[in-house]
Parts: sequence; C-alpha cells; structure tokens
Amino acid sequence: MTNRFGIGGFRRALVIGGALAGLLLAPEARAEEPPARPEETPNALARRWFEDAKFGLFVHWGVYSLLGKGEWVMNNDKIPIAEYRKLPPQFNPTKFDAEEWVKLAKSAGVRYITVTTKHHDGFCMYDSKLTDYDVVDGSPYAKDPIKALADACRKHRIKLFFYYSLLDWHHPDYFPLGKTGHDAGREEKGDWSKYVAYYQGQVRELCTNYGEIGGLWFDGWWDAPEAAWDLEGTYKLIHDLQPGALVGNNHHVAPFPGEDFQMFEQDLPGENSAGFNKAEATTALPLETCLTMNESWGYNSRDDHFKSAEQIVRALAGAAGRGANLLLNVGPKPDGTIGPEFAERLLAVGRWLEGNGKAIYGTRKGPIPPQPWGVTTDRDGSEGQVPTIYLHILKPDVNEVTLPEMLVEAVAFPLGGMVPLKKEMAGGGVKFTLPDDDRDPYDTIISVTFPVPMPR
Ligand code: FHN
Repeated sequence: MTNRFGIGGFRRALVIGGALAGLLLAPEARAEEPPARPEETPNALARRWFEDAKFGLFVHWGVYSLLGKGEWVMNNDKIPIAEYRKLPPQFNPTKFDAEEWVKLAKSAGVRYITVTTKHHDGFCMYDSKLTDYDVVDGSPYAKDPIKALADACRKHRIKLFFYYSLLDWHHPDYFPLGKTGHDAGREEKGDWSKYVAYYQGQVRELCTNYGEIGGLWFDGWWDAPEAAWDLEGTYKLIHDLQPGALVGNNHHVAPFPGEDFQMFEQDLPGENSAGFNKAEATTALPLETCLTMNESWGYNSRDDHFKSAEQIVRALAGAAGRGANLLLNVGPKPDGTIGPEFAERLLAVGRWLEGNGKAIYGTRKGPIPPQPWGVTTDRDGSEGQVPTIYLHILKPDVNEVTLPEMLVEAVAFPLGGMVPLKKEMAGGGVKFTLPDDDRDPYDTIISVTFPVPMPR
C-alpha cells in the first residue's frame, strides 16, 4: 500500500524525544485485530490487520518429511504413486504438540502461521471427507493436526492461514498433466472438471471446519497456467464463507482479481534473485515475502545452510521497509517436532522484536525507498500514536545517514534513547551522525519525528 507521505512532504507532528515517544507508542503492536473503522468491511479490516502483522511463520509439513529430502522428493526422485503411498502408513508424528508450535511462534513474535494442508504430493494433512489420502484415514496417527493447530492458534490469538497446493501429483483427475509430476506413474486420463470440483470442495472444507481462519495461500497454479482453474469461483467461495479471510496465490505473476495480497518467494519485493518474481510489486495490495530459514521448505536432514538470526532480522526489516510481511519457514520433522536450528533462530528474532518491534509491527514502508544503508518504516499518527519514521541501519559500518534536505526539521533519536543525533546540513541533505556505542548488531533503529508540517 502507499505511504502516508509522498517524498514531497510530511504532516504536522510533535517533537518528542525517542524515550518519551516510546512511552506514548504501544510498546508492541497488537496481536489481535484492531477495531474496525466506520464503514470498514471485514475484508478491508483483515487486510489492514495483515499489513500491521508484519511477521508470520510458514510451516511445510507432510509425509515427505519421512524421507528428509524436502517436499519435492516425489517428483525429484521420480517416485511413482504406488511407491509414495507407502509413506502415509509410516507417518506417526507422536511428538507433534500444536500448543508447543504455537508457543514457539508466539515467542518468535509472529502474528500468524501459514501451514501446508496439502502440498504438491496431494496428501492431505487435514481430515478431508473427499479423499482417504489424508492423515486421519491414511496414517496410523489418525488425528487431524490442522484441527489441533487451529485450536491452539485460537487460544493464543495467532491467525491461521492454510497453504493449499492447486497442483496435485496424486489425484487421478489432475489431467492433462502440467509441467511437473510426470514420473508419478499416473494413467493418461482424467476429468479436469472433477479435479476442480475436488479442490474447491477441499477449500470449502478448510473454510468450514476450522473456525475463523486468516486466509488461503495457494500454490502450484504455475504448473498449468492455461488450465481452467475457476479461481474466480474459488475466491468467491472463500470470501462468501469467510468474509474476513484473505486470499493469496503464489502464481509468480501479477495479482488476479479477488486476491487480497501479493506474495514473493525467496526474495524481497522488487528483487528477483531466485527467478520466481517477475511481477512488479503492486501498490494496491498488501505484500508478503516468504523465505526458507535454510534452503529447503520441507524437512531436509542434509540441509544445514541456515540463515543467521542477523540475516533473518535484516530480512524482516528489509521486508517491512518495502511494505511487506515476512513469512519465515520451518520444516518440521516426521515426528512432529521443530528442530533446534529453527527454534533457536526464531527465539533470537523474538528477543530482538521485544526491544525493536515498534519499528516493525503496525508500520508501513517509509517515505525513503531502500538505501545502501538500509530501509525506512513509517508509523502514522492515527490512533493516538506519534507519527514517526524509523531508519533501519542494516549495515554495521555505516556511521552517518543523509536524508533529503526537505527533512531539515527532523529530530532523530536512537530507538528508546534520550540523546538526539548530531545533525548538520551536508552534501545537499541533512546529515545525522550515528552514535558509536549502542549499535544494534542486526539493525540499529533511529526514530525520526518532525516539529512542523513539511512541504508537499
Ligand atoms: O513448489 C513450491 C515449494 O515446494 C514451496 O511450497 C514454495 C513456497 O513458496 N512454493 C512453491 C514454488 O513456487
């Protein structure tokens, strides 16, 4: 969404030092939905909540975790359906504890969880009445982990989104095949319209059986972009059943009508190092970037290329500075536990957010676009808060920042600090010198406020 500022100017604000401003601002953003504004629809309220939330936990969990080679193992290792079907009878995650997952998520500071209900392998991790190829009917576990997670999320006031793969390597009516899944040993026939009815029926189940949900997170459209998916009908179904549920689709192209947020995979909006994100970031919808914590989505026992807590915090700030949420992934093990490598990093981010969350939660992208030194986030003055711009200095060796000259009236403090930064006119702008001490190793945050209305 757009800034409250054009770079042309700033609205009137009080000069309030960092510490005082800190007292007036909510110490941490709301975990719950804000009150609706007059005339605000459930959808608009949910979008606003989503933009405020900023941080979510992505969970890729399925029977593929038994093989410890990621969620694409069926396709990558050319495992035919007949062979892959031997996995569910071995899937018995006796250590799965939904409450533990949600408590970990909460300690990490996430506001929502997005969990795989069905991935490309077609195996359903929830109790579907439309197939027996699900965790309740097809595994010795015989319980619905999504139900347990929905209950725990409700209890701890975390929103739950459902990842759902439109692509299905198992369903006999997913035909003609798309770009992937050609080694599944499928018969060369199928009725596409039956597949659409099946997947829409499952979407209906997900929107009906788990109480109020955050939304649906689709994936796999890219496998068969020409197919008749009836997305319009699917999105209407979701919005009719759950007016406050948001729809996102990881199709890697510009948003389609009916979608509520735009997502980017393994890159911040505006970047495309992973090759997925050819679409420009829209200004019309909330944005979300999903990132793996190592290099795999599903559990991969050999992947120890974990990002550091520092990299994750910078990704979170980098996303916020581009107006996007960060959806950070974990790949639980087949026994249902989340490994210590994931947990340690989540807790480190949570600790960082405890002191710095006010420059992340509830903000929008700042008026200054991403800079070599970092990014800016913006908290407007609504709801009794002090209008503030936060500078996120993401490079530890940067010791001064020059803002555009029109910000000459700006007053800057380290977040939570009492001593204003030294300010001088230099190089055609307003130069602030950062303190040598008291630098945050991940992201030094400077809070900037304004005493007078700025020119537009
Ligand atoms: O193929 C999937 C992949 O397994 C994973 O689920 C990611 C998450 O964004 N999305 C797909 C690739 O675009």
